[in-house]
Amino acid sequence: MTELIILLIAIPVVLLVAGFGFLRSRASSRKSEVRSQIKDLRAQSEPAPINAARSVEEDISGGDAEVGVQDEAESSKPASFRERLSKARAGLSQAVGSVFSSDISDETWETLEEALIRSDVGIGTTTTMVSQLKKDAEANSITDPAELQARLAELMAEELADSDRTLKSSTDATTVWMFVGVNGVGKTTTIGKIANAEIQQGSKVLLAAGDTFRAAAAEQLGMWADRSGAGIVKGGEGSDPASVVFDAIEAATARGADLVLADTAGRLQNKSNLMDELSKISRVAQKASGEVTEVLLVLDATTGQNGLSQAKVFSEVVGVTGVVLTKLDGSAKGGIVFAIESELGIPVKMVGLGEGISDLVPFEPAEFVEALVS
Ligand SMILES: Nc1nc2c(ncn2[C@@H]2O[C@H](COP(=O)(O)OP(=O)(O)O)[C@@H](O)[C@H]2O)c(=O)[nH]1
Ligand SMILES: [Mg+2]
Repeated sequence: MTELIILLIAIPVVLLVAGFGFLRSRASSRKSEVRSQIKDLRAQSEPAPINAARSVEEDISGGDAEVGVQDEAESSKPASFRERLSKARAGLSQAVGSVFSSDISDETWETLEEALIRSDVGIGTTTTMVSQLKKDAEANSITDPAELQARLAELMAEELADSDRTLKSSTDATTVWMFVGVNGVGKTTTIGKIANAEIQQGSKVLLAAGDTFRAAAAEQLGMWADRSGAGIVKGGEGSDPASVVFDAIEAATARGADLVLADTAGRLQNKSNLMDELSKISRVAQKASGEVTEVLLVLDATTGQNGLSQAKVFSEVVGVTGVVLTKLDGSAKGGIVFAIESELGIPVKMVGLGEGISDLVPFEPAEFVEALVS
């Protein structure tokens, strides 16, 4: 008798769980595709064992405050939007959750607009998205908070859907990716992370120490070269950055390397100097046996709107092909991604989620938005 009762309860429960599982797996097949791509990248980005456990202070005496690399234990943690966006989530997800938790009124939409603007989404994009959401809600009589939240996430992902985020390579010359941006945003760290990921995928990578302004800059890059297994070409302190990049490209071609990652100094004190220096590097790189296929502007997500004005200056002086948004792990202003794309028309291609060697991931709008608002 008891067995019969247990069986009668167990059968519907099993059927229910199986059915739910099937629905979920269909809905999340796209997501899991993305997750597995990111997981692959993470798996490939395991830090190289050489010197990785040493701190940068050992490598660079009298180290600069902006210089810093975490130890191996920290850096081998996989990065995911969901885990690392706690600050940005705290700003937006909670606000969105509380907006939709009460009855929908005009105030709901205003509060939602405020929350989006506060997280740096930008007024234009915010207004467009919220009025679309309001229209959808009214047309379909949506009052369920979870449904509204999901629809908002969809609208946000759609806003970011059209950009081409692939990093381009040259087909007939040595590929050169240049990294530009003000001091301290994370250029050198990003180069180390990208070198590591590209090497894990089988590329031969050479770093060009084009920040010749401080001796410590080349040493810091040298440490990333050791950790990732990349080669490096340095010049003397104060030497011409363009000639360092030229030498690196020639060396890469001679050694059969696939990719040159060129570091640059980030002095923004004089726009015409910056323009001269960056355009000279780019010109010289084209004259050598290389082709600059990416000029990546590195922006610090914690600087919010300030980062946006930096971005404007750089995109005026050099043809920026993409943004690497760093320190998103420490930023409450995740919405800056929307402002960069809508106001500057530059795609965010990669995102930094920590200081470790594997803490850089391709920017994936759906995954990002899901982590941000749900
Ligand atoms: N939390 C966090 N810190 C980062 C990230 N990227 C870089 N950093 C840190 O930012 C500081 C400056 O980085 P660096 O690469 O020297 O900047 P650069 O002057 O532009 O070359 C260092 O302490 C890095 O560890 C990131 O995505 N998240
Ligand atoms: Mg640097």
